[in-house]
Amino acid sequence: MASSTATRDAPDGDSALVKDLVIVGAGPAGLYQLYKAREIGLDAVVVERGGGVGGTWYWNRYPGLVVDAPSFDYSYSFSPELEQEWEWSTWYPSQPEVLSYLEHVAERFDLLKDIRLNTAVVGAQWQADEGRWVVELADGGTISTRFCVMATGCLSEPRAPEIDGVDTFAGRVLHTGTWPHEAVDFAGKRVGIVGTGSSGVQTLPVVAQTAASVTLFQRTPGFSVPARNRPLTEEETAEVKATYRARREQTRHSPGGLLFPPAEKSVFEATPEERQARFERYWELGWPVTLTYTDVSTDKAANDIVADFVRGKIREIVQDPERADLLTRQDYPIGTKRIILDTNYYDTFNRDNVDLVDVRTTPIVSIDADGVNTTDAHYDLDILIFATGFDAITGALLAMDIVGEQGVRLRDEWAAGPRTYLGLSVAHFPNLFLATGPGSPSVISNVFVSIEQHIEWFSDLFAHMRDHNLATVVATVDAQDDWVSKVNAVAARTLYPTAASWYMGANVPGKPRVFMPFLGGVGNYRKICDEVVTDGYRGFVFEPLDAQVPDEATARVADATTAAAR
Ligand code: N01
Repeated sequence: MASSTATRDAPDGDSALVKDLVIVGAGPAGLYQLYKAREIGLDAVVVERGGGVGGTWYWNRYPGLVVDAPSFDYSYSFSPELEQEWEWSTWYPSQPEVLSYLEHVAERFDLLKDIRLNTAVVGAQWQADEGRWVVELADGGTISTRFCVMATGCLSEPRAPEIDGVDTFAGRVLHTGTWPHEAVDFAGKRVGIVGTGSSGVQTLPVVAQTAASVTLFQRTPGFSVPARNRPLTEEETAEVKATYRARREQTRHSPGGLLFPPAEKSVFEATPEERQARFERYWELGWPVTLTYTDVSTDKAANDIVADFVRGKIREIVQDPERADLLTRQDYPIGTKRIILDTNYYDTFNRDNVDLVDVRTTPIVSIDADGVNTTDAHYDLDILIFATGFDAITGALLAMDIVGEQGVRLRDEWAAGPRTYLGLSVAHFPNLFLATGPGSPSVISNVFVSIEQHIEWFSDLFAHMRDHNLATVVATVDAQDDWVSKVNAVAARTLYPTAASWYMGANVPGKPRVFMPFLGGVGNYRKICDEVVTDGYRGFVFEPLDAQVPDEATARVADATTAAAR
């Protein structure tokens, strides 16, 4: 169906846009949702607050950023032509390459004409009498829409700690999650980095190459393993391209959306020599060592064995024993905070221009014009980088004021933690869908695999509603309660909830501590979502089109979708 942007008079006399589908966010999920919407004849628009497409890859541009999933798999599978024509240059893709890829996708499929850039969504209100959402924009505009897909990303709401005096700093303050578009020159500069998650760990080695000095303020050390990133050869690219369909099928039904070999036995079933050899092999290949044995994420004693292997590696690399000691003081099981992939992180502590400050023992108390003050010392700085992460998974959703049936606010519904049905829908919020939402595998998976699964599930539902003249769909409270119990029960069988991680909301003061992703694996999860459909969309309630007041807009949408169906 041709895209037919409609307008109608809003009560205040302004012209309001009327759509079948509003997609919030032009990252990987939003782009694919727009493509699928066109395929099924929905008139859709993407609203994106950034100045370009790419979502997290538009904003996160810090030096050294390399994705922790192989290029061949961290990509769309929906178009075999796209797969064949795009050339990845390295095993793990760098941020510029992922961003170029997403920009290429937007151009290749002519998506840009239906994307409104530099436009933030601030809220959405359900209009029960019309069976439509009114999406509110920061510029005061509104869009009336039948469906709304929140493709807002899990790591898109950056957060920096509130430290006294940060505004008085005379130098430059940067955040890895909102990095400038132009190159930042560190040559001869005294640089401070706060944070040792993926962003801080990947930034440090690059900055240290040119800066006069780098001071890394560490509160909790991460567990990082060498990425061993490398250029792809023509032969391996050709081989993957020749077998792409089978590879994709495998990732879809795998535990994490990636093709690491499955662990086959408990760490305690292996001899110490066998374990050591397996750990070494993973370390040398740049594979997550947590995937070596079946019980690493469920048994603390098994987990300790893997953690000690990594700590031993850190001690081998870092020459100064005091620094090595600080870098091995992890107080949580390995893997329960996301494993980091690095290039030369631990080696960088052997450089003379790098300092490591333990801000767990001597916290940062203030910032002044010259730099950072801890309880122990003052650090003169020219540039201060916050690598302090995100209000993850729920942050971008709750930054908007989303009001569903009978005035129910998402912020209130989720006051004690997010509650969803399958991570893709929320009771009391009809016709609204979450891409990689809390309660789905989301950040515990190769997010491209999870995104495609969600977007295809939504799109099949939209087509089903079109074909059956259905106006609204909403998850039941019972189905949602059951799903939340399942998500919690699966998490409780693992070590994940024992860490103060962003998976738990623990990095944001006041945020409820609930383990948010579904840990049952992407293959199992896909099966569950498919069974819900086979069972006639079990756990959802539909309302037919003719039960709605047939206002002009609804009638237009019904006409259009019926036409598209023909
Ligand atoms: O953020 P984080 P991130 N004083 O939350 C510290 C994905 N990602 O941006 O642990 C001192 O992991 C905080 O300390 P603590 C990836 O999934 C992927 O690095 O709270 N320190 C922690 O060390 C990743 O997991 C890629 O004690 C403070 C750090 O800041 C996720 O994004 C690349 C502090 C935050 O670490 C988030 O990673 C980048 C304070 N007041 C990101 N406040 C790739 O795919 C916070 N910290 C490669």
